[in-house]
Amino acid sequence: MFCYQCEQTTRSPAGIGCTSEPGTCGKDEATAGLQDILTHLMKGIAQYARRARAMGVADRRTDDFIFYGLFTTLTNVNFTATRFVHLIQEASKRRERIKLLYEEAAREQGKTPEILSGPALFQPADSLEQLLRQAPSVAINADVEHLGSDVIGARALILYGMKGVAAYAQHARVLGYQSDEVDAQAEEILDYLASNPTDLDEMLEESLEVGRLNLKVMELLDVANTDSFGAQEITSVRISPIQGKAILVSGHDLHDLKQILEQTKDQGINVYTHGEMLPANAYPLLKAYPHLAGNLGGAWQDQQREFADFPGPIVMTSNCIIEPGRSYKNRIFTLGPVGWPGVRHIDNGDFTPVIQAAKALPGFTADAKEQRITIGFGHHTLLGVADKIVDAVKHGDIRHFFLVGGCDGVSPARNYFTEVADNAPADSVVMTLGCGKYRFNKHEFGDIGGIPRLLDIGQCNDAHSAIRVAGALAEAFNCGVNDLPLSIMLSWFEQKATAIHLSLLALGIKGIKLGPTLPAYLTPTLVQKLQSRFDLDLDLIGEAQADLQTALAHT
Ligand code: FSO
Ligand code: SF4
Repeated sequence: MFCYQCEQTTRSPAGIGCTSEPGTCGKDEATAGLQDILTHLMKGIAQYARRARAMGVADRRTDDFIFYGLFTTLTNVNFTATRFVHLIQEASKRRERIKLLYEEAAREQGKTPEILSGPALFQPADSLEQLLRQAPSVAINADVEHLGSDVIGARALILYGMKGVAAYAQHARVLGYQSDEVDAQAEEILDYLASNPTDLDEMLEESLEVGRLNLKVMELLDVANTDSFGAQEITSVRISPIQGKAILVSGHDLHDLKQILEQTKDQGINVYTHGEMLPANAYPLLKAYPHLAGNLGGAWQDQQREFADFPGPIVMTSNCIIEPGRSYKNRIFTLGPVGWPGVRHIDNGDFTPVIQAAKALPGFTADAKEQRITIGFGHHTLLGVADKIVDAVKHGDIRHFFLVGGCDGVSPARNYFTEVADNAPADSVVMTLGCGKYRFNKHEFGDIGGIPRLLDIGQCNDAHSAIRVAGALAEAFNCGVNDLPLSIMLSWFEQKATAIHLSLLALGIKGIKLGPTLPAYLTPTLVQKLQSRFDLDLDLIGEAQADLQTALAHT
């Protein structure tokens, strides 16, 4: 196996990438290989879908499948090899269907259908054994000896960015939000990858195209969330348990949470959010459920301890799942793209098994001491008080803004982000998003003239909000975003963060500090090219104190 899509990838003097099972995340060789085949088939589907669209045939179910399929291959989403065997079979059928639609449309228009090659023709084997024999030929690094690590790395950057895009697109689609423009562009980019590109400059330009696509998708998801649940509002969320039966819902999918809240109504069960689901507590139509009792626990990497201690069932709606401990394996459930071997999967929207488990388990036997944090600073909230913020900057009360956002993870080097947030001066504001915030979101930050110094913007996809706010501030000060007293420290872990990083780069935002490491697929040549040819900053985090001083020197 070979996988180097996330920050946890093995880096040793002998080379980079998880090359033997299990990968650092727990992925086995079979799952890794099957994910590679599925990803390859998605490119084949896109080859036909793009051409069918050019003939006026846009098939939404095909695009639904592309996004869903790619989402299953993200880091910490699905570890169940058998699910991938089924997905591969389905991908093959869907590719045949869109191929037929394309060929029919071409003939109807008096044109000869193109004979495609590469992923369009790849025939997956029937048995698991044979599939695993095919897998190395479609792995991301299959041609590395021939093409070199720069070409493979540039292809990886595009592909991994697209996986992040797919996850966000899928969250929007389950709420009924889709865009033909997004679907068409996704097909184009995957079709481009299917052509086995080798020109580094062209591929880096295409990776920025992925960033631009991701901006549209994050905006779509923001509209989907806001239309469905109202705009996030400032909310004090309880972060300690109350007595009673309990369900814990983790991941990012607000639609799943809403279904669970609806089905647990009047059942005497409290529903708590976990991890990236925290911002759900700030959406009016979700917090209207009186049994949405708050948020428990922190970021994904702490789940084994937190889930073991939780006295009820746990539901994973998306990443980041890690190997369930024996003490809770029989009371954790997966949904949608998520999977772990031997863990119960709910695919029909009926949460009866979860409710039954909640009733059978003890729940919390007493109220814990009340603890709260304040969240809900999406762009609607922040733009609603933009005048106040602009005045505070003009009067010198706010000297600097720090956006300390992104993912968390196990690496101790991630303490950098805590250090930056904690040591940001009293006349600065820290905006945050993603699960990296759990390292510092219970610390005391105080306020500046009533504006809290720590502003939790939401999930990682709410980077869209941060971009809107930065744009509005730039407008108010009649300058560019790069001229604002704003520093961005971005912690990355998996492919959604890659998509966000590409979005920020595509917007031409300078001075982003990325950490705790640079992605392994970004070779020195690619970094150098992004810096020189595209005039982009690709800076690794340094020492927190030194980076803070440098940032403030530009205030
Ligand atoms: Fe975190 Fe996991 Fe939002 Fe990621 S829970 S790491 S980028 O999936 O999604 O920040
Ligand atoms: Fe390794 Fe990350 Fe791939 Fe898992 S997802 S196998 S940790 S690179």
